[in-house]
Amino acid sequence: MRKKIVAGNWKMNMDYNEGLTLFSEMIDLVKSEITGAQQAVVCSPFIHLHSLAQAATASDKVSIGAQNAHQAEVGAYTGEISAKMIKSVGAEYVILGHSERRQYFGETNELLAKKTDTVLKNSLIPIFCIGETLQEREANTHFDVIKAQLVEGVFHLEADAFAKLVIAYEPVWAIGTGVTASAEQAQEIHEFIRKEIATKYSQAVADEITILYGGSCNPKNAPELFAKADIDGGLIGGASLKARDFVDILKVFN
Ligand code: 3PY
Repeated sequence: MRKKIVAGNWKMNMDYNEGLTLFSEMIDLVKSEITGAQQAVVCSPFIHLHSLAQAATASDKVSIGAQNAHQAEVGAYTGEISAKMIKSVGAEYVILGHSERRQYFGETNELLAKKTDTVLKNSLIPIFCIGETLQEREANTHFDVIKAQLVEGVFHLEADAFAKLVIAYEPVWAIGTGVTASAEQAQEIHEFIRKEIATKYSQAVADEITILYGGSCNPKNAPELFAKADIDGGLIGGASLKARDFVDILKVFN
């Protein structure tokens, strides 16, 4: 059985106290309402990680993640945060290659391959994001773009390392726009991703890997999306900033 995950991406929202308050509301709701084996992952800004990881010990259903990590292990990189630092405060996951990082910070597949290696080396789980822009979809190149993101970003890994990843499909045109891919559009891409993984590695690896859908996912559309055969949960933007909405999405797997 594949692991079902609902990961919240807080992005650059919530000051320290707001984040702690939100997280404590979430933990309370998770403790009283989540009955299945699903996992919540809260990916906060760096400043919250330590406190959230400590608060998360109250529930084995909640893990903490960062939203980025530097590719180098250590060194003179003013303002950056290493995977080792993230691990040291008790976080377990790191989002890599979110389209906002690709778009605003010039992160390439090549750089993301290095970040993936460093994150795995530090025993953290990458949530590796891939997805096409609207222009790429309209030009009918979306399958090629997604395949290149996989091949250049993560297919250099050996099978046992690759099997530790979580993949997140986030069509760029659905991020922060309120537009969601239809459940059929999302399933089509998830199935394609799983087939590419089976071809590169094996059917067994493909069957075990968790593939999340991201892009304006909310409590209303999550049930239809998560009912699809190859969608194993979500990477949630705006709706992860409201404890009630986030836990309602998580409850789809109860
Ligand atoms: C969104 O849903 O907007 C996201 O970017 C989730 O990562």
